[in-house]
Amino acid sequence: MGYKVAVVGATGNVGREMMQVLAERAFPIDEIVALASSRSQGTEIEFGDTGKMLKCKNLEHFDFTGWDIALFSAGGSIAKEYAPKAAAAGCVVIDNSSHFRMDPDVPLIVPEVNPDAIDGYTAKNIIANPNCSTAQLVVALKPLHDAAGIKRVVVSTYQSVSGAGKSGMDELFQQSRAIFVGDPVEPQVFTKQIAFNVIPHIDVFLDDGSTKEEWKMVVETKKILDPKIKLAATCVRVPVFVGHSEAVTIEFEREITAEQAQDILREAPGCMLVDKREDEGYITPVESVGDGATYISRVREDPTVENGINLWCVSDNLRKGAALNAVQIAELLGRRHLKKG
Ligand code: A2P
Ligand code: 11C
Repeated sequence: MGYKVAVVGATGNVGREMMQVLAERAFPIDEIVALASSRSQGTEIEFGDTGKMLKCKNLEHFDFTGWDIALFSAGGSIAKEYAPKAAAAGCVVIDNSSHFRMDPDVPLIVPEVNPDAIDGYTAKNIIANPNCSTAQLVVALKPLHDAAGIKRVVVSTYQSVSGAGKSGMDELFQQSRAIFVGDPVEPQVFTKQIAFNVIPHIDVFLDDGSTKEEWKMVVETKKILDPKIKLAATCVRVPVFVGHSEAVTIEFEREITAEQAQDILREAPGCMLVDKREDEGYITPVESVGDGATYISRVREDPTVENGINLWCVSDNLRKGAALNAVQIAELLGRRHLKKG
């Protein structure tokens, strides 16, 4: 016996990946429904590579009564309106938007890091999935924090255009083509030209000069891992289709060598250490695509701070950063609370 699962935003980048991951991991499903806007009503979506075609339904008219789990990835305003309705109908919502993440009554979960926090989901019947750049970071930080206590983190991100949705990927493709054929480039999704460029601006600016993406990394890391950790982030959009990369500097309370950090990360859940200190001995975003791991390379001591380690961290932002983490939360929920069979 399996679950009745709804995927909201099923036509989007993350929604499609959610379908793929549910199918690949053989999540126990009795019935699945693909939901999106009225624009997509009737659009056919394949359930992973199973050959099973689903006709998209309109979220606006959908009744969640009798459905067990809804994976939402349709943005904050859709989550704000529809997640409480689904939750009130008895369906547990796992939401990928930022809308509920900092709500004290909504657990924000990365299963490798804070699985026990899921028990609080009953307050609202909603569980939040973190921002993609936070998810991969905390997977890498958690085992190191357990070993040597993290005091401060400085992270610079190199975020792919798929983080901005399907339209972001289309814009990189169209601008690259336009530049090759000599057509004018007119930014729409991004604030400046993204093809052959980098943009130090993701999400809106805040009063202190940081961006909301940077703020999310700070507050989500504290909520998931440890409120005592100080974190400074600079988030940058780069012309990569899929895969977010991060250059991370970590200051620890206690001494830790690069070799010890490598040994810890080699064994840590969700981490894949690829760190050969030679040509090709590290991972780049294109190699992370379609995979669930948080890849860690370039682990080295930082002689400019006490107990410092620098590393490079790469992950498929649509997988661990979004769809995979959401499905892992659903699996955890099933194991702990919504047992079937
Ligand atoms: P649709 O394709 O019908 O617009 P992405 O993040 O890749 O841009 O995807 C966003 C997802 O959110 C899409 O599946 C999109 O569906 C969905 N979405 C956007 N607006 C709504 C809405 N009003 N109701 C339901 N789903 C929506
Ligand atoms: C990006 N990290 O790369 C963003 C996308 O809060 O869920 C995800 C935004 C969020 O643009």
